[in-house]
Amino acid sequence: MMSNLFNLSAQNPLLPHVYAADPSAHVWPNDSKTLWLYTSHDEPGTNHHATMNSYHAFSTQDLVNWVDHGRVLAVENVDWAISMAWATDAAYWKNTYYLVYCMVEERTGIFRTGLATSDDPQGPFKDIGFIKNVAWGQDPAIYIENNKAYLFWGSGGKCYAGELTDDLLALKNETKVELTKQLIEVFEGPWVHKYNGMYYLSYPALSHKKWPEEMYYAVSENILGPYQFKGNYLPFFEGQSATNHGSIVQFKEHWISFYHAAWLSEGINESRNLMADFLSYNKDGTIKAIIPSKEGVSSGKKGKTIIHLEAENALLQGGKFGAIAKDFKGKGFSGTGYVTGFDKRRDYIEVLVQVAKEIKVNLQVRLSADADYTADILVGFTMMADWGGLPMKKTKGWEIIDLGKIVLKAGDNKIRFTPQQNVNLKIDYFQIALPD
Ligand code: FUB
Repeated sequence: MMSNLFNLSAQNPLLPHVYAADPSAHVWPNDSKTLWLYTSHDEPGTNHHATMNSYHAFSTQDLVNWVDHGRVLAVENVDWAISMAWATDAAYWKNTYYLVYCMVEERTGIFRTGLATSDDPQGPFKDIGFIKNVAWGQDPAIYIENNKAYLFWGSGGKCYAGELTDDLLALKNETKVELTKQLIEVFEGPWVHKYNGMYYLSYPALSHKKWPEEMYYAVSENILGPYQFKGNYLPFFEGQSATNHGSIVQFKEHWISFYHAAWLSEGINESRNLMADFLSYNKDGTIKAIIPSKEGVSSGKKGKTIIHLEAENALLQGGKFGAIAKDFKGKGFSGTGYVTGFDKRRDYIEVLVQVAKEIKVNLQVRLSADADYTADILVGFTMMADWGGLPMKKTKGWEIIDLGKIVLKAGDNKIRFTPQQNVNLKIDYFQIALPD
């Protein structure tokens, strides 16, 4: 059934076009105007954590309009991993952006804490291996302060932390601490933020060992503890999933709690959506418990969400280059380049678009072409404009072209753009504006 999903963007569920969970929020030190979210991704229809296989990045500058930058890393891009792309986090360290994540290692079946890097906050990220000296590295979070990087991780009722080496690829064994006993009923998913000089360690807890998870926190004067338990800042709420997991971040004048729920799937535990609510503190530094709201962090404003896919990143983001290549010699492109070299009849570019439910959207492309031509645009198994192809015009430099309405199905959608004639064509990005 065609769905409008939830009608408004930027409310709760936040970003209702995609099933995503375990949000880690960051405002990078070199750009205080942008808030980034790095999340895991639930595969529509599978309803199982074991099928999770990729991560997404999202950004906003105003908490109302959002960009989905698409898939930023998947199990297939990680040589040592076999499955289960569970919770993720990100870090900015020595002028490089890192994605830190957990996946099951093929050789041992052990959950490892992987690291991938990118020059850009939106990725895509390239795996550089897993962090040594971390035994079962599920649910990692990195906290950086004073030129030191700390790793927190936890699963199955345990939580650990320690300092990382300068290349982030190993835990300094002598700094490792187990925090489990300090964190009442901790289950997994630690996250650290700092408020008023104190470290706050928040985590999904199992109250009386019973599901669903609720979000607790503890505070300390020292990053590695000891932590003093403070309470439950996100108690059970209607429509939550069995798990909860999230982050707390300051963006402009706001403190925000990001977490997940099962509102979009109407209660399916393993088809989760993002959520966001403002968070505030009492005078004594304790956190005021959050009651999940429909309005979220949108302050009642109506925003737009777009899916923005840089063509040059398609290969790393689940798409394909059909005998074309990345280039960056021209001017005026966005991202780190564009694709070109459509000099044979069936050369193409393919991008991957992931959505939670079937939806009708408008597809746009930014390109430059030095002659008129026709293009085949294949969306899944459906050819736009039928078999005659779509007439395309010569452009005056870069232009954003409306390609028309397409129907995306729940899950993975491959969109393939194939010019039928040999034309000097450069493609900068594809963009989909989600309906209001
Ligand atoms: O998203 C998969 C797993 O569920 C995460 O790693 C846990 O924190 C829980 O949210």
